[in-house]
Amino acid sequence: MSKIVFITGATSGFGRAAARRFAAGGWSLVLCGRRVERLQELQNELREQVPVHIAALDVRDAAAVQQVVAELPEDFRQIHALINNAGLALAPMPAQKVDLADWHTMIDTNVTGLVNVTHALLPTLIKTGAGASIINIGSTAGQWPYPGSHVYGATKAFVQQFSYNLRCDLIATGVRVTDIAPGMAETEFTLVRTKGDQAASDRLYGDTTPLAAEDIAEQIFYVANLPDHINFNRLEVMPTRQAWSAFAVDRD
Ligand code: NDP
Ligand code: 8X3
Repeated sequence: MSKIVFITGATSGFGRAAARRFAAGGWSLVLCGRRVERLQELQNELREQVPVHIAALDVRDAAAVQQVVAELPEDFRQIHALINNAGLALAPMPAQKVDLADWHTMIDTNVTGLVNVTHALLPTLIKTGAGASIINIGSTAGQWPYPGSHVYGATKAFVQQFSYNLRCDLIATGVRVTDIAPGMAETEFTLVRTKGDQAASDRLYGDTTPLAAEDIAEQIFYVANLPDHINFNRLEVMPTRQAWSAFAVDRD
């Protein structure tokens, strides 16, 4: 029987590219996201290749997460890999100008949502045992500060530390945990972050060579298919044309 991957945020970007990559690799898919039409389109695209189960899900809703997991069809229950990918950034402006609601949305999605899904799937992942994986999508923003990152970067720092801490508790279960931390990648991320400013998104990704969603999907697939005895703790991936910058200094 084929292995099963459970992907949150499969309607766009890394999640959708990962669905396609795992389908090409023969894995069965459980695909979640809020935009049901997109899930249906993806299911129609991939169902000839592999079995695909879709579930409309807002990861912020713990009860809904539990229900989706409880109602998984028999053939989709024994999850081998959880890809905690659903997430977003908002308000790319100084902290002092941000609406509190935007901070809450990022925490609710990137922290609470990720924890909700992890908690609901831990029993089945532990039952799968050796070779099972939790792959959390963190970010370079979780490690490296920059202006306008405020709560977004802090949620991704949580993702990194939660991943490490999970490893400590799961050490004897065979379940691996990895924090994949991408740098700049062209997806709908900046469109969401700017609340629909296509020009801003085009500016950010223009005149350089960002990562593509497929680049990260390839890394996710690679990590999930490592030999059982190997755990990548953290995998930070940047475009070649991106690097760190100098410290900021305020001057008179
Ligand atoms: P996209 O905006 O293209 O995709 C985000 C996905 O998250 C969508 O499928 C969206 O689905 C889903 N999502 C958002 N909120 C929720 C929610 N409340 N419940 C369920 N699903 C949700 O962006 P990316 O593919 O770039 O982002 C994927 C992950 O990668 C995020 O965690 C992001 O922080 C991280 N990341 C992105 C980088 C980049 O430069 N692009 C770099 C580093 C990390 P829907 O709206 O249908 O619910
Ligand atoms: C997304 C990467 O640098 O835009 O997590 O914050 S960055």
